[in-house]
Amino acid sequence: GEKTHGVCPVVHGANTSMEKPATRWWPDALNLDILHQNGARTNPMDPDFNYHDAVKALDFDAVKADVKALMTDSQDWWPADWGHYGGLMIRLSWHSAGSYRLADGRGGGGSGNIRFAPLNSWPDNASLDKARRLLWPIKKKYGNALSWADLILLSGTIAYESMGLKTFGFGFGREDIWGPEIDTYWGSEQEWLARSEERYDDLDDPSTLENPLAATHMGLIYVNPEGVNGVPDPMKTAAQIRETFARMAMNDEETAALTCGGHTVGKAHGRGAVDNIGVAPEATKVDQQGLGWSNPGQHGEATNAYTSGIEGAWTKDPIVFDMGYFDMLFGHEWEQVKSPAGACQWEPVNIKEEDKPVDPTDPTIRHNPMMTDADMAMKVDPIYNAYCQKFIADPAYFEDIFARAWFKLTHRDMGPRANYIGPDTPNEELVWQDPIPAGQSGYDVEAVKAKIVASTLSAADMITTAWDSARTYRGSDMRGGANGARIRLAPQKDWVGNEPARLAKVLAVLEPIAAETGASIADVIVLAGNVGIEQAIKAAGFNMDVPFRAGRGDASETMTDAESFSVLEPLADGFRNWQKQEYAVSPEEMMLDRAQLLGLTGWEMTVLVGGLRVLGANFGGSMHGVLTDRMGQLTTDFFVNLTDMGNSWHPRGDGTYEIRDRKSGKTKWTATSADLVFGSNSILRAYAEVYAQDDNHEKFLRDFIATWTKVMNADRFDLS
Ligand code: HEB
Repeated sequence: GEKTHGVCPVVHGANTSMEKPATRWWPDALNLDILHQNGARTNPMDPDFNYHDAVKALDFDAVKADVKALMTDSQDWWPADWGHYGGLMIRLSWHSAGSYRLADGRGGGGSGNIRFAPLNSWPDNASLDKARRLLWPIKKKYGNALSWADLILLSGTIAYESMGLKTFGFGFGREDIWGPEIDTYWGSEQEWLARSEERYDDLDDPSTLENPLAATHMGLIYVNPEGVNGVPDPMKTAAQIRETFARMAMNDEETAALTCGGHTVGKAHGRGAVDNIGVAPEATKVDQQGLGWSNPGQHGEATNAYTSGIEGAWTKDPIVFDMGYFDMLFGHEWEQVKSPAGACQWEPVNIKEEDKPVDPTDPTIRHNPMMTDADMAMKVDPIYNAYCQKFIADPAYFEDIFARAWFKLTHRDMGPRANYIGPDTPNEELVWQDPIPAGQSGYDVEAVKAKIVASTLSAADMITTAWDSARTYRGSDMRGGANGARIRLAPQKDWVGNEPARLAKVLAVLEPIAAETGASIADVIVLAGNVGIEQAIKAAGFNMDVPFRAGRGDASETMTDAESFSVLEPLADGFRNWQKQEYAVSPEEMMLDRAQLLGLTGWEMTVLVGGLRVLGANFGGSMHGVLTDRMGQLTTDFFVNLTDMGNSWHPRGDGTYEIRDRKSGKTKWTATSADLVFGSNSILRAYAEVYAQDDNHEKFLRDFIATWTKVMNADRFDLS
């Protein structure tokens, strides 16, 4: 009838699409979902499934042979260019790994995130859905013992091997996620490939690209291949490449090697009109089964595929890893032209017919090769040009630099070498792996503890030093953490957030204890933190041990790429109620970001903050949020007083607050928003109430100890 207009006639009470989440009405509320993504309930594996154990049982030789055979097993539904899928698989690996950015360690191929939105549907990742479908029979065959993340990065590596490159090695061990990564900020644009201005303060100064982003447009891995904002100008493109690759942890030589070695094989696809390509996987109808960019003009011929709109191969022999890219780029003059699809590209002014690559389907036809604006940058920019000359003069050197850069690209977010599995992991230690020598665990822990107790250090000194040492850990690329004791080396010992003078004082006491006992300094720092917490528990009238696992090692200066550590510097630490300066982002958002990088859940973040406040662990002795009159005892006072309606809360206008006795109006405490958010945010308040309850003091201690221990051991990849 007329009354049912707009009303679903079937009872359908669940929110089943992405359109209207239940909490959409309050866009400014702190979104804690990033702490609970990819939780146990999304993971279909058995609870005791451990990927690291499973992959150790993989038949590595058989997998590699199958991936190699796949390269030349062309399928009619997406035929291989020149009968070889190498170019496509390399682009899959590179785009999977290439979303990594050094600033926060997020992105990268370590979790198989390219299977999910938004990455699976980024315009720059067009056609890579085909590459994953081609790999599916291999994933299906090896099952749980081979993650998608490993397979995706293996495929490009084997592609290179099958095209003649001697690769540097390969480590397995990337565990898959089961839904979109929702923690990663990819930019605020509402439009794909929006103009670059949206993420630069000054487009002429590439260093003004918004942090932590590392791509010049929404939906791209790095730079626009047609030129800055689509206008060809290789010098300008070179400047953008330099900045974006630096943000992926690549220097100029690695960048030149990767770009030239990358485009030594494969081709760009730009026949037909862009409007015909079809919607991205995430937007497809059910009958497309998630296969996007349908390429209706392709008709089973590799020649006619459309991907970027640019058209052509870079070299004469695009299924061989050789020096052909340099021959082509440096052996010809290039002019600006348009591809059949209308994209800006460069083609040689004068090229002999026999120097041209043949058509990917019909070997009797030859086409012009092409260069993107990014390729022209390798020739026009003097620094990239100089590296290319070095490569041209010494092909073996080029092959080695390229193989190493490819290995770094595909392993950069896996953390230390201890995380690599399989027969092809390289023996050579590389400084970007942040190496840590093996530590000792045979020393007498109780004797070390006794020396710490007998020292002059306060519990707060010991707790904050251990925390500062461990808090740099980020699960995004598994860097940082207490292992290695890099807190005693430059640059960390001088970071403002580490309170350098206090740190020096504490280390002057702990270092001799390490030397006398054979424990590493890294272990002694953590053990001292435990001692401090055990003392504070005792002061609160309880008796509980904080577990300790010995065996950390001490890194040296030569093992430390100091420059690459600057990104680990904390700019804020809500756990110690501190910010280096005022930021556009609120203290509680920065605390949330840090909690996510540490791998904490919402309640773990809550229990740590509430505990650290009453321990007196604030930066510089600040009293904000120390909601207790018995600081130094590990009590639940922070939660009890925060949730007490006997108090009222008043902004002071400088970003801090007063907590007053509601009746007398007397100020009892001060606080920051990183304190008050635990009472104002409905989810955090629910956790705060748990710990404020009369029945939960002991649970609070148990949870605090467990979470503290989790942070202290977050980087213990040596403990399996
Ligand atoms: Fe690349 C392709 C761009 C880097 C590797 N690339 C490509 C294309 C483009 C580009 C546009 C086309 C696509 C289609 O298909 O259409 N890249 C680029 C840029 C850059 C780069 C802009 C920055 C500079 N690549 C790179 C690297 C690598 C690469 C680094 C590695 C290493 N690529 C590649 C390959 C290919 C490409 C292999 C082909 C694919 C096929 O074949 O499919």
